[in-house]
Amino acid sequence: MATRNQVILYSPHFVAARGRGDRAYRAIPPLSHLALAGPLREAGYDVRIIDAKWDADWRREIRERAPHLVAAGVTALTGPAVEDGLEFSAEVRAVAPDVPIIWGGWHATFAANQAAEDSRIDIVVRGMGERTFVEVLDALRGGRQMASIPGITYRQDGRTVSNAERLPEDINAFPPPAYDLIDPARYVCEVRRGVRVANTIFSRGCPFACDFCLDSRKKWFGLNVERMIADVEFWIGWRANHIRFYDGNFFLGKPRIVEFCNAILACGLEQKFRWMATAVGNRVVQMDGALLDLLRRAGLKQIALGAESGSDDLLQRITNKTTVANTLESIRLLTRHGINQYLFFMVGYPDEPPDALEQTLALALEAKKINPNVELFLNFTTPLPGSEVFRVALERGEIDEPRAFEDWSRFDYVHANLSDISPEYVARVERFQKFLHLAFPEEHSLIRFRPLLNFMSWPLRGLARWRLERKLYGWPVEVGLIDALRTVQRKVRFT
Ligand code: B12
Repeated sequence: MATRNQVILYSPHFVAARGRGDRAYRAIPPLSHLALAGPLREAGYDVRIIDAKWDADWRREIRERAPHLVAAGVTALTGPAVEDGLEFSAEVRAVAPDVPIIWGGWHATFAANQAAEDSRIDIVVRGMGERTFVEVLDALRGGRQMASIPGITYRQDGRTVSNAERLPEDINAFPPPAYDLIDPARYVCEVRRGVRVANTIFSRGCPFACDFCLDSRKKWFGLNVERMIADVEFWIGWRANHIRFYDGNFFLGKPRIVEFCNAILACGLEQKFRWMATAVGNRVVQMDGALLDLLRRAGLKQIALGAESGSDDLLQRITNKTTVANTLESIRLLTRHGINQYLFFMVGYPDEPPDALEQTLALALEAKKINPNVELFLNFTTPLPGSEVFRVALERGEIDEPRAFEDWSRFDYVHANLSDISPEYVARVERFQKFLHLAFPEEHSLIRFRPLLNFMSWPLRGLARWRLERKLYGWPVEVGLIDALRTVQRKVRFT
């Protein structure tokens, strides 16, 4: 009989079919599996990571590996990943019916009971998986009882059993990402000529309390600086010259940040890469000039800030990470120190004060006046399954919760999905954004013109600014004109 010691980990597609060819999408690394593979290997398993974005031939792999498999693992966010992951699970079930199928990740954690009731899933790992996964495999081999493993949900004798929570652990206790199991070149994306971006993450959890986020009110663990530097060097070794740190909140623990910057400078890495990371307004305003200078010298290019809203009333209700004044002060401080920003806003928040939209648009305009290069994103609020705002929206009947696990694949939390957002509200937001982009074209935005066309667009930009000041967004003729100029530009370029 063949010895079984292989674990196959599947990272499903997490966008709809039409978005799957996009190079930037394909460059997102399978971070969850990279984290899980280390502990599994330390426990003696041979691990294969299949990334649906690159490994189209996964059916063949299942057939070939079936006799050696101890288990198959699937990760998933809410949405299309559920369907794709279930397709993989069904195939494993068909080819190797005795191989246990284990799901984990944000969506399975949230919908653990439903997942365990799906015949294509055997065990659900809730929350952090490094230790739990290894313990589950031990139990499957008869080394311990399933009932003794915290953080899992499974079926037993026809009922769903949900063991106690597993407490989050310090990630420094676990091995580094198993990069040797992927082809790193796939995950460095040339977004513009000479700009090669890699993505990584150095922490887990977030202590701030935001009702719209899943990773809220959680104990935070940051990787130590030595490992952060090794990771940066790894991606630079694969020709990345920009690295995006995915951490929900990178700038926690000032001594660690200072140490990280000093290590970058000591190794001369600031010559080799620039970096982007996320912060919260209430912390940025506490950064002194020396720290901001150090960050810039160490290559920090841009900070992403969740500005969320221009309404302090709303902010006070839903988050403790920023206020309007602190968002503005953050923009001023960072701009003064040569660090660009990327601001996220949520519009159409359930039960928002009547003036919230106008206050948000005013804040966005103010941000542009302080720093014309700031990048702004206005998103319609979509309650994320697992968040506080989702729970409330559900209670009030504003959204429907799918009954079966597989139905979550059609759950749209990417587009506006709340019933009380009127078409006029949507149109106002969209027009505002168009005028804003017209009035303040971003460095790399689509609205870039050749000199003559640029000259011609100048009065239109002035008009757009005038409209923004007066909040007059009706009859957007200049937007149409700009679109026409863009078409001309494209034609000129190609003839
Ligand atoms: C990186 C990231 C992204 C990346 C990559 C996403 C991806 N599919 O890989 C990008 C930028 C593309 C992205 C996009 C979005 N994201 Co995102 N993202 C994150 C982020 C910041 C980090 C996730 C991560 O990789 N962590 C590191 C790894 C190691 O941890 P992990 O994934 O949690 O895995 C551990 C456990 O979950 C578990 N585990 C995971 N999988 C498995 C599998 C098995 C078998 C086992 C045993 C265990 C296990 O073990 C792992 C190790 O401990 C999280 C927030 C956070 N702090 O986690 C949000 C988060 C996952 N994103 C979220 C959201 C909402 C989005 C967007 C909708 C944002 C938007 N408005 O566009 C899109 C949706 C994309 C889509 N269509 O599905 C939500 C999740 C919502 C949900 N219900 O699924 C989160 C939680 C943030 C939040 N605000 O609450 N995101």
